[in-house]
Amino acid sequence: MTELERGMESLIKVFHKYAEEDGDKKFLSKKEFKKLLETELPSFLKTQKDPKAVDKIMKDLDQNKDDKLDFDEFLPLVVGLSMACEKCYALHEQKKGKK
Ligand SMILES: [Ca+2]
Ligand SMILES: [Ca+2]
Repeated sequence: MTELERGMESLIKVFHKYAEEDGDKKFLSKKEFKKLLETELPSFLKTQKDPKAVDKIMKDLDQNKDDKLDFDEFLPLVVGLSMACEKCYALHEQKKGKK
């Protein structure tokens, strides 16, 4: 497998690992989503000062308003964070280059 394929695979695996906790593995409930963020994205969660941040993020992602996230709804979070990370990474590389 290529690096990118492995990346996609682990994304899918992470989603299902947390989604299957209540037996309904196609969807992340709010509780499951919170646990995923706390465990897999602790540094992102730390940047969110608002204690209601998880609720807000979930609301933003939940396109059909059923209070659960399927993989399609979950993906924009990862894409958005990846884009933010890439910008930080590029900035970091730039700074390094100037030295
Ligand atoms: Ca579930
Ligand atoms: Ca939904």
